[in-house]
Formats: sequence, structure tokens, C-alpha cells
Amino acid sequence: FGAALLALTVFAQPASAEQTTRQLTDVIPVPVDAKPDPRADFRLDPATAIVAGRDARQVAGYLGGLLRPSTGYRLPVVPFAVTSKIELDLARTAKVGDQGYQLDVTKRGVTIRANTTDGLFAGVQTLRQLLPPSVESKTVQHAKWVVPGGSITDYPRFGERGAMLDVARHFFTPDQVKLYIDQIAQYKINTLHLHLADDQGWRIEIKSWPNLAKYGGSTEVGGGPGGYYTQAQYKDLVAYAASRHITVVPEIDMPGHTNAALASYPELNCDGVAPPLYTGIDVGFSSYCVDKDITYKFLDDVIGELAAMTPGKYLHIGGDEAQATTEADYQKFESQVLPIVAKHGKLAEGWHEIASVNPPVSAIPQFWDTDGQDAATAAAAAAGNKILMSPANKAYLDQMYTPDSPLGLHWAGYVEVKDSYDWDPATAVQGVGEQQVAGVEAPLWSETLTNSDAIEYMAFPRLAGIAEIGWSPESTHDWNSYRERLADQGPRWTAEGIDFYRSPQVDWK
Ligand code: TNX
Repeated sequence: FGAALLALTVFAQPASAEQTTRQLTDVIPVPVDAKPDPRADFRLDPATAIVAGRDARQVAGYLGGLLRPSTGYRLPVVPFAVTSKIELDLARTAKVGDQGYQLDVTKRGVTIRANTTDGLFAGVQTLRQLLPPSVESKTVQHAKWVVPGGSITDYPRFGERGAMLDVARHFFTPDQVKLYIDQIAQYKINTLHLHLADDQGWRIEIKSWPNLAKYGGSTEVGGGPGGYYTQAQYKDLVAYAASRHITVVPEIDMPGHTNAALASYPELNCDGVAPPLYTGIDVGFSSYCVDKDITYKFLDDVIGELAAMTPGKYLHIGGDEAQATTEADYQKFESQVLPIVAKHGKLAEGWHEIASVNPPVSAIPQFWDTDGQDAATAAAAAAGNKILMSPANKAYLDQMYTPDSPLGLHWAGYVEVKDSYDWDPATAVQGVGEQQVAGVEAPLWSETLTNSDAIEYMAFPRLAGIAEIGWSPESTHDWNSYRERLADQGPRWTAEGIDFYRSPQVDWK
């Protein structure tokens, strides 16, 4: 009897994750609504085609590119119905808004419907996670490519789910940024905030002020060679992000965090003397010269060139940690800069300090502090401004996980996987409720990060949690469910080559 029981126990274990059909809810971010139908599983086969009309062809091409390497199937994109299909249907779809989708799986195929191509793309990310993890492999795998039967209706809680990459403290090449774009897109992140200028480096070519990039971009933290994006490279990055349905928000930090610019042009300094380039990691020591006209001529040129090559609505003007600028000067400075942003047809985003200058109602302060309160941010929310949520002790991807983390800073505390998941954007900041929240963003500062492995180690798993908080309804929030779904992502990340942190809080598969 004992032996029989033992045998039973052994047989009750699934042989491997690959052989079990996945559940319709085994997805991050967890969908709004899922109705499984176990009799309706669909299995991809060599004859499966991707059906898409003209408007959906870009997403179809992306989907084919994802599935072909591991399945080895041809997966042609065709305009008409076939027997075994994944269909992308851009059609009026009730309830899912402009970013959501409806996904239906029957024995004959998968249909994703959405009102927009953004919605179709989001649905594709869900489909991808419904397939076995080895679908992420870059070489042909022998697996049963089964998609669990049923229907999903899904749409985001907040419009903006962002990731920020600091390319100023350490420079990352266009290919490194593209890799990160591909990685964040799978969690329905729709905004990439690029921190393009700080004390240690200026990373974007400005044709009217060429020394910014050439000299101001010539180093980085630790004294490495730095680098910058030419305007052509930046436009290519913006287009690449757009192909992943991600909007780029470029940031030029000011009036502080400006040593690289001040070092490049002596006339931007109050005393007319350029400071040396800076390769340390202190903050709060630099400021533009608020009383000089040239400061605003300079910023008009910079913002003008940046606006002209940025299709998104928002430019980020920093505004944080201006300890080297007096409060009166800060007010004066921002009251001149905000109209320059508007003059070039853009709306302003800024760190939450900009809430103190009575910004236009269209401006978005980004809350980054750890104590959940800031009177000016609450006042801006009361005045109708939307607030972007990045509380550092929850959402900062550069903070160490534990005292043993080999990378990262820890001024905001240690941020383990559970910490980064356990918060609610609608109660994170006093006086800022659900309706005033623009969304969430996970910033990745790069003082201690020099390559893609380091980016991956800090972003994964935490980015997935921030993405779920920004997308899934508050009613689905549940650490135990989340940590099980997160465990499922491990084999996917391994197949993708993502070097993630294997937190002991998760029973990795
Ligand atoms: C604070 S929070 C900063 C950055 C640093 C970061 C390091 C904020 C808006 N500014 O300048 O890189 O801490 O964690």
C-alpha cells in the first residue's frame, strides 16, 4: 500500500511544465476577465497561418517574428480565413477601450480583436504567455504548441505604464536600448522614458549646440568613454519603440543635474567658467544660470530640436533635486521653461518638484519620494493635474533587493520582489486618488549599471510587478497568485537570455 501511494504521488506530479497545458490566467499582468473552456484548446501546427487585414499587418509581422524561430513553422501572414489560424481583427470591440483586447481560443484557432493596433499588440503579448515557455527560444524546439481554450477580455487600469532608462550616468548603445524595449514590451509597458542628460553626460546630439554631445557626452560615471545618440540614431530608437507600441518620452533634466551641459559651454555658467566634466555619483550640486538670457535661448534650441524628433506628446523636463538653485530661482526658471515646452507643441512631464510651480493642468508631475506625501503634488492633483507614480521604495529598479545585492543603491531602502509588488497607485500618495493617477513608471538609474546583464538583473523580476500594478484591476491584487505566475516567467526569461534575480521569495520553476 505504501509503495502504491508513493507511486501515485510520483505520477500525480506533472512530468514537466512543457507537457502541462497552461491556464488562461497564467499571465502577467493578470487579465481583467478570463473564462476557460478546457474542451477548446488550440494546437498550432505547421499549417497554421496568421490572418490579418492591411491595418493589422504590422502586428501580424511582429507575431510571426516571435513564433517562427521556436516553432519552426512558416506561419504566413494571409488576408483571408483558413482552417488553422491566429487571426488579428481590428474591429469595433466593446468594453476594451483603446488599449485592450478580446482573445478567443477555440479548437480551430485564436482570434484577437481590438479597437486599435495597440490593443492587438497587447493581445499578442498575452497569447505569447499562453504558449509554453520554450516558445521564447531562438532555435527550433520540439514542443506541443497548445493554447488553453476559452476567452479573455482585458484592458488596462491606467493609461500609462512606463519604464525609465538612465543613459546619462552610464551610456547604453542603441542596440542595448532596443533589447530593453523588446523585454519590457512583453509586459504591456507602453512608455519608455529616456533620461538623456545629467551631471555625468549629455547623450543626444543637438545640432545648434554641438559641444553638448561631443564634449558633454564624452564620459560617464567611473570615467568610461560615455557616448551619445546622433539624431538619426534617436529617431531610429523612437521608431523601434513605436514598432513595439511604446512611446518615447525624452528627458533633459534641469535646472539641476546639468553639469555636463555647463562643462560644454562656459557661457551657461553665471561666472562664465566651465566646470570640469564629472564622473562621480553625487547629486544636487549643479544649476543653470537662472538670470542669464542665454540660458533660455539655449533651452529653446534644445527643446525645439528634441520636440521636432519626438512624435509623442510629452517632453520630460526633470526638475528634481535642484539643491543648487534657490527656491525663488527655481520658480523663475520653471515659469520660463514651461512656456517653451508649450511653444514647441509639447506637454510637460517633470519630477514631482515641478508641482510647486503651479504648472499648467496638462503637466504631469512624477512622484518619486518614499513617504507618500507631498503637499504640492496633492495640490496639483486637486487642481486637475494627473500624477505619474514612481515611489522610490516600491518602483525604483535601481535599488538593491537585499544588503547582498551586487548592484544598485539603497537610499530608498531594500526593495525585494514583494515590496515592489505590494502597493496601490491610488493610495500611494496622500491626496492623489485613482482618478488623478496617470499611471506607473519603473525608473532604472544607472550609477552602478554598465551593461545589459546588469539592466536585466535589476529590472527582472521587479518590472513585471510594476507592470501588473499598472494594468490589472486592484481587485486581482494578490501576492500568492502573483508569485506563482511570476515563477512561470523564469523559464521564459531563461529562454530569452534574460539574466534575472532569482529572489528567494519565489519558487522558481
Ligand atoms: C535620485 S529620484 C535621483 C537620481 C538618482 C537616483 C538614484 C530622482 C528624481 N533623482 O538623480 O540617479 O536617486 O537612485
